[in-house]
Order: sequence, then C-alpha cells, then structure tokens
Amino acid sequence: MGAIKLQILLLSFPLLLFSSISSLDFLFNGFNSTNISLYGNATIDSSFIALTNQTGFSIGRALFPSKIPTKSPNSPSLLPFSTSFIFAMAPYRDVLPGHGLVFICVPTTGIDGTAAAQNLGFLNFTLNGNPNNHVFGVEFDVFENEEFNDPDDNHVGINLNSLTSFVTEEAGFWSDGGSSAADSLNRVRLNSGENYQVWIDYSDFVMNVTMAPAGMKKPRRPLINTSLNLSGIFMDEMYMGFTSSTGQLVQGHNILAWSFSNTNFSLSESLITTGLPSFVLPKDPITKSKWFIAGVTAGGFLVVCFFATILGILIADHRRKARLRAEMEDWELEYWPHRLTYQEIESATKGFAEENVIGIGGNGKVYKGILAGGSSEVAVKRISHDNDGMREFLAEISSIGRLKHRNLVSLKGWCKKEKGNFLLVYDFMENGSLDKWVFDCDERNMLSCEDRIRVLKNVATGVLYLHEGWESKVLHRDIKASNVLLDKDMNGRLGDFGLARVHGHGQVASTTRVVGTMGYIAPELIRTGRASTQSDIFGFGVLILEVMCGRRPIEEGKPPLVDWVRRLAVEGEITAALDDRLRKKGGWNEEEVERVLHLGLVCAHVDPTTRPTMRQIVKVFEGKIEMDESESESMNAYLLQRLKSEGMMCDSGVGFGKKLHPTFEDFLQSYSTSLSWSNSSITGR
Ligand SMILES: *[C@@H]1O[C@H](CO)[C@@H](O)[C@H](O)[C@H]1NC(C)=O
Ligand SMILES: *[C@@H]1O[C@H](CO)[C@@H](O)[C@H](O)[C@H]1NC(C)=O
Ligand SMILES: *[C@@H]1O[C@H](CO)[C@@H](O)[C@H](O)[C@H]1NC(C)=O
Ligand SMILES: *[C@@H]1O[C@H](CO)[C@@H](O)[C@H](O)[C@H]1NC(C)=O
Ligand SMILES: *[C@@H]1O[C@H](CO)[C@@H](O)[C@H](O)[C@H]1NC(C)=O
Ligand SMILES: *[C@@H]1O[C@H](CO)[C@@H](O)[C@H](O)[C@H]1NC(C)=O
Ligand SMILES: *[C@@H]1O[C@H](CO)[C@@H](O)[C@H](O)[C@H]1NC(C)=O
Ligand SMILES: *[C@@H]1O[C@H](CO)[C@@H](O)[C@H](O)[C@H]1NC(C)=O
Ligand SMILES: CC(=O)N[C@H]1CO[C@H](CO)[C@@H](O)[C@@H]1O
Repeated sequence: MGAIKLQILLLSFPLLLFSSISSLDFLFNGFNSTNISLYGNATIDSSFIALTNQTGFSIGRALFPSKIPTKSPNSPSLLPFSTSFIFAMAPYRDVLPGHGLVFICVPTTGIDGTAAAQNLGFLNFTLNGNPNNHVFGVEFDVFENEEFNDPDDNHVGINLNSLTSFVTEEAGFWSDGGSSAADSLNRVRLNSGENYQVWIDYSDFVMNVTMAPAGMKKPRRPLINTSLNLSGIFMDEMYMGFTSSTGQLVQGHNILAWSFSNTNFSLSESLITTGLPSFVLPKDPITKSKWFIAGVTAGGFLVVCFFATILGILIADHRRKARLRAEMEDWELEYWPHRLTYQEIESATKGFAEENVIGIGGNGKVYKGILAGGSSEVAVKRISHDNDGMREFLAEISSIGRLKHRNLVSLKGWCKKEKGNFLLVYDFMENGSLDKWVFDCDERNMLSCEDRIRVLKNVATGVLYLHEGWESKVLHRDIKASNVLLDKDMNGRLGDFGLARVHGHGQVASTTRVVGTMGYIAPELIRTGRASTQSDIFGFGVLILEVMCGRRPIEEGKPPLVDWVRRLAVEGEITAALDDRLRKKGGWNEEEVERVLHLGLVCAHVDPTTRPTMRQIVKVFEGKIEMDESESESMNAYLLQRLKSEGMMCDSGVGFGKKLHPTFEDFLQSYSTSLSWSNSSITGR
C-alpha cells in the first residue's frame, strides 16, 4: 500500500509542477490610464507614467491592474520572474532633487501605510521593518538617509519589508572587460535625467539587479547578485509596480516602459529603447548651473544649499516662497511627532511618581515612564516657555521631531500641559548621561580612553547631522557632557534640544539673548549674542576637553580648562592634560590622545573663523580607522598649525604666541612638508 502511494506521488509530482505553473507575460511600450492603475499623485503624461511631478510631499504609485502569481498554487515553490523597465528621474532647474523610486511587490493596492519624502512612498515609519508587511522593493535612492543606513545618495538597494536595504550597491553598470582587461564599474548618476533600463531577474533563490543607460545591451555582470529567499515575503499573488515620492526635495519620477515574464527572460529585448523623451536639463551657459550640477554630483549637499540660497535670493520670488512656506507648515503639522495626551503621559509615569524621577533638568524633574502597551520606555521632561517663545518653540519641536539619527536622542511625542508648559517625551537612554561616566564615578566604572573617544565621535556625527544632514540647519546651542546620553550599547547620543532653533542653511541665526551654559559659550556669542555653527563647534571643543581631561570647564580654584590645556600644549606636554585616572591606568594610544586634545583646542579657538567645521571634525575622528601612520602624523601637524595661529592671535590672554616652546616649533618644522595636507583633504566627502 505504502509503496503504491509513494509511486503515485512520484509520478504525479512533475505533472503537478507542470500544471500548476501559471505564467504571465506583459509588455508596455507606453501606458494609458486604462492599462495601468495609478494611485496618489501618479499621472499619465503623454504615454509614460509620471509618478511624481514638481509638487512637493507627494506620493505616486503605479501598479499592474491585476495581481500577479508568485508561487505555484499547489506547492510552496516560487515562480521565477524577469522584469525590466525604463525609468528617468527628472531634475527641475534650481530645485534640490529627491528622493527616488522603488520597484515594488505589495499585497494591496493604494498608498495606505506609506509616507512621502525619504520614505519613498514605500512604507511609513510605523510599518517600516514590520515582518507582516509582505512588501518587497528594489530602490533607486538619491538621498542619503542615516536612519535607513543608506550608504550614499545614489544607490540601488533591495528592500525586504523595510527601508533599510538588505543589500545596496552604488548605482552603475559593469562593462565587460573582454578576455584581457578586467571588468570595471561605470558609475551613473540616477537622477541626471537620463533614461536607464533596469533588469530584475529572480530564479532559484538568486536575484540579479542590472542597470544601464537605455539603449545599451544588458550588461553581462549584474550590479547586484544575491541569494534571496522571497517565500516569506511573497503572498501567493502580489501587485507589482512602482512607487515614488517627493518631499522638500523634488524631482520627476517617470516610468517609460515595462516588461514582465515568468518564462521568457528575453522578453525585455522587446522594450523600445529609442525615441524616448529626454529629461536631462539643457546645459546652462552660466557657471552657477555648472556648479549646481557639480555640487549635486559630488553629493555636496552644503554646496547645493548654498547656491540654492543664492539663487533663491537672486530670483526673489517672494510669492512663490511664501506659498512654499505655507505648504511646508501644513506638512510639518502632519509630521509632528505623535501628540500625546496628558493622561497618557501621566499614566506612563505612574502619575509622575517620585520613584520614577531619573534626573533634575533645568525646568524640573525628568521622569522615566513606560507608554501604554509597555513597548517603549521613555523619558519625560518638562519645559516651560513664555508666550512669545511658544510659537517658535512649537515650530522647533516639529522640526526636531523629524530628526532621526542614531547619535541623537529622538523625540517621541509631546503634550501641551497648560499655557507655556510642555511635556516632552524622549526615548529612554539606559545608561544615563555622559558626565556620570566621566565625573561622578570611580575608577572601576569610568569610561576608558577608547570609549571616551568613541562617544565623542558619536556626538560629532550627531552634530554633523544637525548642521548639515537635514534640510534646514539646526543649532544645538548647549553641547556639554550632561546633554550627551548613552544608550544600551553605550553609544553616545546628543539630547536636549530645548535650546536649539531651526534656521535655513546659509542664514545667520540671531537671538536677543544668549543661551547656553557658562564655560561652554563661545566668546563671540557673548559679544554678539549670535549663535552659529561655529559656536556649537566651540561647545564641542570644550566637550572634548572635559571628557578627555575628566575636568569640568570651570572649577573653583583652578584655571579655566581650555586655558590650562592650551598652556600644556604650548609646553609640549599636552598628554599631561589627560584624565589622571586614565593616565595611571595606561593602555591608551598617546598619538591619538594628543590628536584628540589638539582637536579640542582648535575647536575651542577664540576666533570662530579658524575653527574647523563639523565635517572636518568627523573626518579627524574617522581618521583613527582610515588614516595610515604618515597621514595621522600630518593630521597632528595640521592641528598644531591651527593652534600656532591661535597662539599668535591671543597674546593678550595666555600670550603663548611669543613664548612658543622650542620643541613645539621643532615639532612643526619637522612636519612642515606635510602641512600642505590642508583643508581640501578634509572637506567634502
Ligand atoms: C497601454 O496603453 C498604451 C497607450 O494606449 C499602449 O501604447 C500600450 O500598448 C498599452 N499596453 C498594454 C500592455 O495594453
Ligand atoms: C488604452 O489602451 C488600451 C490598449 O492599448 C485601449 O484598448 C484603450 O482604449 C486605451 N484607453 C484610452 C483611454 O486611451
Ligand atoms: C502635478 O500633478 C498633480 C496631480 O497629482 C497636478 O494636480 C499638478 O497640476 C501637477 N503639477 C504640474 C506642475 O504639472
Ligand atoms: C502608517 O500606516 C499605518 C497603516 O495605514 C497607520 O496605521 C499608521 O498610523 C501610519 N503611521 C504613520 C506614522 O503615519
Ligand atoms: C545572475 O547573474 C549571473 C551572472 O551573470 C548568472 O550566472 C545567473 O544566471 C543570473 N541569475 C539570474 C536569476 O538571472
Ligand atoms: C550570484 O549569487 C549566487 C548566490 O549568492 C552565487 O551562487 C553566484 O555564484 C553568484 N554569481 C555571480 C556571477 O557572482
Ligand atoms: C525559504 O524560506 C521558507 C520559509 O520562509 C523555507 O520554508 C524554505 O525552506 C526556504 N528555502 C530555501 C531554499 O532556503
Ligand atoms: C521571448 O521574448 C523575445 C523578445 O520578445 C522573443 O523574441 C522570443 O520569441 C520569446 N520567446 C518565447 C519562447 O516566447
Ligand atoms: C494622494 C496625494 O498625495 N495627493 C496629493 C497630490 O498633490 C496635491 C497637491 O498638488 C495634494 O493636495 C494631494 O493631497
């Protein structure tokens, strides 16, 4: 009996397999609104799909009108498929371009559960990473989002239920080197406006993604070749198509042609690749446009912002600007971090119970709480603001709420308690604030030298994101050890943006009163009352010194920390400034400590114009890993050079310009050849 059954099974197996493969082919060399389904802001423009146009904060999605089988009905095996399409991302003149498009396989139609801007109309923040999404995507992303671990601002990635790609590659195609020469990767700029053809082939649990300029033969070597088991992601049938979004950054996202087949992996050869419209911006003879494009290509976001600002001024289109601003505020309202009710916060903190107090902040107690559902631990902080400051503060919160970075403490929500009184709800940081690990601790549980440098690097990365990574510049204004928090993995995260205000890039921030903490406030800030990125750098310089030296910036009966370290540097004894407890313990890298201390001094330079930028500072920290020995020597030399110029300047204070220690000079001399290692090597990316 058993044997017969088995035989039947064996016999029917290939039959089953054969009969159950339902296959589908389709080929679009043009679209109309009846043969493709459009959602959100997608439209048909002549005969191609315009997922987005020049409208900001829009989502456009286009799906094949019916579900496409991905598994054989009677067995769990996945159907192979090969799909190919031609897309163009069209930049607009004088507009910062973003954000990208995604080929998607999704279980449902519509755009529910998605969000615009960096979410690409793919998944919103709530659903991002949820294993029940059953969402697959191949993204063509032109903005670098730290929160999704994007490697750069021009990459192709495979996304499984998440915007954090499972695998990514820089956009480009491999040209076949022939028999003799090696293969080489030709990089392409995804949003140059050019038409690109993409091939996505999947069979036997291997996925290949290949791309090339439209009209070119399919490169033999794929850009992405990865083993991939989609059985858990795919339902038996899926909707397939494209999604895309714009935010404050705007570009057109167009699909010009599309083929799909389960059986014929050559069907893509029938896509028409010639005579397609072109979306490349015509060359502008004026240099500004060249610079604009150069900036975009280099990913020099700052450069772009700078010119965008200049252009904005030149154009002086106030009406348009006002309209844009109005649109943005609407958007901000939507995207504010979740507004919580007072009751929610009250019950999270057990009615603001004394036992839940984890600290005392400037405005009162800080409570630990657990939000309903028990999932997330939070810290609740009270903040008060006078009526005038309130509006400003609300705008600020809305902006900060959107800031997401692994080195920033993110705001989970807020609640207005009564006039001028707010409760802010932050992610709870398991390991408390940095000053506890540097000052209020004994030798056994204090942070090691290595950990201190790592945390400083974390903070530098966080500040860089505030200064340059967001669409508008955010100043922190109160960088100090007690505002640096340590998460459960002991990573440094900068918190407490209570004093930060948002500025457009390139504008000079101004305020009527000086905010900050004594000892960390830059001298020019006291003079002018004007905060800037440079005054943040000053605060960061003091942070470096206090963390490395284990000494608060101002301590009774001792010279100010910065002056003291500077004097030691002049005497060629800078490492004597290192925290005594660390010095005794040993096990630290002298050269590295020297470099970090020098960096702290250069950041805390009296002249704001000679302070390095946050980007340069991050490079110095990264140098630890990337630089070889000679480079790190020249880095030290560079920092010393900066210091020397400081010495010349402030002869009224410490006055060490005149009495430079001979060994200090010698030191400089010996590195003078490498001093040409200058700004240019540590700016840009
Ligand atoms: C869809 O419509 C366009 C425009 O009418 C046409 O060119 C194209 O062949 C159609 N494609 C399919 C697959 O029906
Ligand atoms: C779209 O294309 C299909 C197939 O090419 C055609 O049958 C249909 O009439 C077209 N619809 C419109 C609105 O042009
Ligand atoms: C962009 O598309 C929307 C439809 O989603 C349309 O209302 C708007 O007019 C279009 N804008 C431009 C400049 O074409
Ligand atoms: C994300 O989408 C889901 C489903 O539509 C929704 O419940 C959730 O509130 C959305 N989250 C955000 C932040 O919009
Ligand atoms: C992926 O590419 C490799 C290398 O060209 C090729 O050998 C393999 O057959 C491809 N697999 C699929 C599923 O296309
Ligand atoms: C493609 O990926 C698969 C799975 O990782 C691997 O077995 C195969 O050798 C790769 N092919 C090429 C050409 O790299
Ligand atoms: C793919 O994943 C499914 C479960 O999601 C598993 O049952 C199957 O064995 C996997 N196949 C391969 C080849 O790894
Ligand atoms: C596969 O598609 C190509 C291009 O359209 C076509 O020339 C070829 O005949 C097709 N093969 C089969 C088996 O249908
Ligand atoms: C669904 C969607 O995103 N619709 C938007 C399309 O764009 C207009 C502005 O042009 C918005 O008002 C819609 O909400």
